[in-house]
Amino acid sequence: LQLVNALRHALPRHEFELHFQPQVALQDGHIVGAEALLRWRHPELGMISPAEFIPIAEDSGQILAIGEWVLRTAVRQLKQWLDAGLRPMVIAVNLSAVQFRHPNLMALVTRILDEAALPPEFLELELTEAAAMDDPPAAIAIMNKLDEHGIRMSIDDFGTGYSSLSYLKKFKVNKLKIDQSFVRDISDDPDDKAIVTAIINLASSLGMHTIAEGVETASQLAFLRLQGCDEVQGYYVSKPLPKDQFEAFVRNSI
Ligand code: G
Ligand code: G
Ligand code: MN
Ligand code: NA
Repeated sequence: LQLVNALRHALPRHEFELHFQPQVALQDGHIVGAEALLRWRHPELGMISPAEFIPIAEDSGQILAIGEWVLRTAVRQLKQWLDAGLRPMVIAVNLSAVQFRHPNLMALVTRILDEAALPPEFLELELTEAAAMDDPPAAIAIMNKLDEHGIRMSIDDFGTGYSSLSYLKKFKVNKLKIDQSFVRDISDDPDDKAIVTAIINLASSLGMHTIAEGVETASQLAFLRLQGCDEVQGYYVSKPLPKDQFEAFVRNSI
């Protein structure tokens, strides 16, 4: 398709940008993190969703260059914000399965952190549950290496990927991101209430934190807080914002 070719020009033509969505601690309402979300502004096609072009970039191998740009841009941006006195927070970056499995991942991540002089504990790499469970022994080995270097990981879209619990407990992971499909009807649907509560308790017993995605209402947030969920992310707090708007949002919040 034409998207593959257009994608080839996207990096050199500076058509990518990152938006940032705040992650809020339920204990005190403070912003404790930002998820970097890739946006592609094509001159003729307009905004193209990563859901559309990431799979194409994975098939064509372009995901490695794009993913490197995302990592470097996100890490540099957080360093700039910290230097400018913005409240300390973690930057969460989505990793494609292709990047995660690439033998150069460790070297790349440490080089990007070194270049920016950002301590590793400020970076969190998000890997989907499906990608992590595709080859659990391989994932465990990679996670162990990242952990040795102090780099944090979270499991994205948790609850959608058929986790093997015996492997999950071996994953060096700080956080489970509860998929937004379970959060959506949490105020009405007893099954979703039960699933979300079970995930929070599972994470807690494995020494992991939880963040709920796609939180859009006060009632969803109240239920999550009651169940002991650690953090929330979603339109109720803010949609993903361009960098200047994100910075202003953080400065204007508590
Ligand atoms: O922000 P939005 O809802 O449009 O994101 C759509 C999907 O694209 C989500 O699944 C999200 O995880 C993924 N995504 C967003 N940014 C990146 C990125 O930088 N790398 C990868 N691999 N996926 C991303
Ligand atoms: O797969 P991942 O969780 O990385 O992607 C998050 C996606 O969800 C992004 O595309 C983001 O724009 C979207 N998103 C973030 N908050 C909300 C929300 O509150 N409601 C909905 N419907 N989508 C959201
Ligand atoms: Mn994510
Ligand atoms: Na997700």
